[in-house]
Amino acid sequence: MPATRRQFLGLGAAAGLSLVAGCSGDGRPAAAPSSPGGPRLTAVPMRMDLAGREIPTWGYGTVPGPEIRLRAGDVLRVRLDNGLPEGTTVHWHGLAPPNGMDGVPGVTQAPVAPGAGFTYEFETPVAGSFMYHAHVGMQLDRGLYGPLVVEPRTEELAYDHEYTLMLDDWRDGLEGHADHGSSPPGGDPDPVDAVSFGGRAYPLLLVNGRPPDDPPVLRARPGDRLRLRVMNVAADTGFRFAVAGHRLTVTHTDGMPVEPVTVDALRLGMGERYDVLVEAAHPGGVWQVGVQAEGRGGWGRAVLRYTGSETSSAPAVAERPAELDGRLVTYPDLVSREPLAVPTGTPDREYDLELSGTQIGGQSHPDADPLPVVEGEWVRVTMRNTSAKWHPMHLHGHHFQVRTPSGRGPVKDTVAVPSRGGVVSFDFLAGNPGDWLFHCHNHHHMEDGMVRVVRYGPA
Ligand SMILES: [Cu+2]
Repeated sequence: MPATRRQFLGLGAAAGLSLVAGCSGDGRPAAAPSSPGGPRLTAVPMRMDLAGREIPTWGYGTVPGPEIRLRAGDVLRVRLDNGLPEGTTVHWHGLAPPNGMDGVPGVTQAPVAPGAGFTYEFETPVAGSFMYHAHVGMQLDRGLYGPLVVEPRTEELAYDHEYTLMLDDWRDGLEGHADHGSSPPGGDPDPVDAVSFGGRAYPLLLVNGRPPDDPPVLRARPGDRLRLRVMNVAADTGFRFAVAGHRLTVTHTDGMPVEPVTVDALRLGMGERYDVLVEAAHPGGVWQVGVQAEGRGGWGRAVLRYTGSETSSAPAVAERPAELDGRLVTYPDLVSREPLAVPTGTPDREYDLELSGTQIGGQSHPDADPLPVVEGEWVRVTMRNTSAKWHPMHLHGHHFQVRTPSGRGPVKDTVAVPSRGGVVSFDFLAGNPGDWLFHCHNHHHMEDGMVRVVRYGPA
């Protein structure tokens, strides 16, 4: 379905996108990096359609915003124009830009004032599936986000189609409404064992800006291989993801390659991404692509429709893939194909940080001390989560290697630390001087101060 039919700019065409509209699979507009001067993002109050209900939000013209697609080694050059009534910035989640392009108010960039603009410009040497989003207050809880794909110079994977799926929890414009996210049967898990990343009320779960009653459609011919780039851009919700009747071969997490491992389901904390290959091995049909909130009610979906099955009806909204309860990928399953050159022995510097309440290591932003490192050091961060919520911890400006029994754990930028005693440890090279946020990607936790700053200058 064309995005233009579903989504309406609030301020007219002049405030919208100056993008060359392409098509990225399910009909979302794509920014053309070859357009003169690069893509533009215009943050505006706008209206969007949620299965027939038009609601106000803030976005970059569409929700998600336009896909930005580059090739490794390209210069990302994106003009941001602020049509909002308050300041805004863009953060490039998962990329490692120079510090001044990281888009964090109070740390690296003053908010771009209403009516003003700013051009982000930096090299993108590393391929992968990334996201861009506003980084001012709770702006990201509205529609101010989009996908950013950096393709490798030589693509090693073979596939017929690719789709990006951005998973979001949604309440903007729906405040005061009852829970509209239909819950599949199964009952509530024991609260002590529940995997919960948050607890706020979000009436809807969206896939690419669309509620379960109006799902995005992935198309495949029998025998096709699909590449899915699955991204969790939610504020408060971890997701379980599966495709009915199909398995998922994980090839990347947070954009970084891993040895392929075939599973039934993914768990994504906020800020995490997985690339998977799906063999469309059935002769036809329409299959549920299920998205379940971890630890609470809430349900979103897309559908996978085979060529030749145009007249088949879609699965019922709440039909739940059994694969959601199948083999779930875990960090120890993931073996990096391009591990960091982590030295053996003792790292140069270690931080052991308890995650408790909204504190990291006993302190809350902005009253927290920086975490000093020195350029060139290998730094080990170990997080011990003694709280009742899982925390997806994100480090800006770096990739880190999660420490797993294989010794070649996945290279990531966001890692979910289990609640009630969960421990996750990672190593990173301090190779990108600046002030870099290290924070929980639950936006509420972040707003409540669950943020530290890793600080270092050039050696
Ligand atoms: Cu958190």
